Amino acid sequence: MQRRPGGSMHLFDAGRRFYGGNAIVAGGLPLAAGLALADRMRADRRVTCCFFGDGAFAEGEFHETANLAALWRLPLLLVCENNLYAMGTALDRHEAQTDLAMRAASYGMVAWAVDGMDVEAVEQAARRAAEAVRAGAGPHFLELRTYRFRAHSMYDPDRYRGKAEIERWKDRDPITRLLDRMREDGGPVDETLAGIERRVAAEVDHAVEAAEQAPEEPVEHLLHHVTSAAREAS
Ligand SMILES: Cc1ncc(C[n+]2csc(CCOP(=O)(O)OP(=O)(O)O)c2C)c(N)n1
Repeated sequence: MQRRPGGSMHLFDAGRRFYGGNAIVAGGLPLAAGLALADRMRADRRVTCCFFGDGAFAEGEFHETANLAALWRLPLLLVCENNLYAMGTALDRHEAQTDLAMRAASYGMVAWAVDGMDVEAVEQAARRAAEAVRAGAGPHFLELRTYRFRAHSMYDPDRYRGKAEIERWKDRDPITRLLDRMREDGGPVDETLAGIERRVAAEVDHAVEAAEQAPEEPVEHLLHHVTSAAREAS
C-alpha cells in the first residue's frame, strides 16, 4: 500500500517537551508563546525554543508573538532559519526590509544575526541566548542566515533559482566545513562519523519497520479528540 508521507509536521512527543511542527506556516509561534507563559506562571526555569522559516517571519502571527513575548518578557527563544526562500518566493520579493534580526529587535528583544552555515557559531549563539533567556532576560531572537540546497518539498520543481546559486552555497556546506575543521584538529573523525551513520540508519530502518507493522487506525477513530460542532453533529 502506498502511504503519502505527512512529513515532519506530525512528529510530537509531549513527554520530551517536543511540541511538534505545524502545517500552518507560523502556527507554532503563538503556541510557543503559550508554553513559555505557562512556564513563567508556574515559575519553571525553562526555555521554550521555537524554530521557523523566513516565510513564517512574514506572517502576522510572528509579529503578534514577538510583541507579546517582549511585552510579557516570556522565556522564549525564537530561531528563524532564514534560507532566503519561502517555498518558491525569494525573501527580497516579499519583504521590503530583509534584515530580520533588526526587525525582531524593534519589538524590544535581544536579536542576533548568525552565520547559519557555521555549526560552531550557531552553537555558541544558541547557548548564549538560551542561558540569557533562562536567567530571566526576556525573549531572544536568532536569525540563522542559511540556505536550502534541496527543493522545499517533494512536490517543489525548484524552478525559482539558478543551479549556479545552489552550487555557490554548497561551497559553504556547514557539515563539510565542520568535518574539515575537526580533521584539522586530528582525531578519528571519519571512523566516528561512519559509526554514527550506521547507528542512525539502523534506527531509521527499525522505526520504518515498526510503523509499517503497526495496525491501521480504524476509521471510527477519525473524530476522536475532535471537539468541534462537526463532531457534535455526527
Ligand atoms: C498559513 C499558511 N500559508 C501558506 C502555506 C503554504 N506553505 C507551506 S510552506 C510555505 C513556505 C514557508 O516558508 P519558510 O517557512 O521560509 O520555509 P522553507 O521554504 O524555507 O522550507 C508555504 C507558503 C501554509 N502551509 N500555511
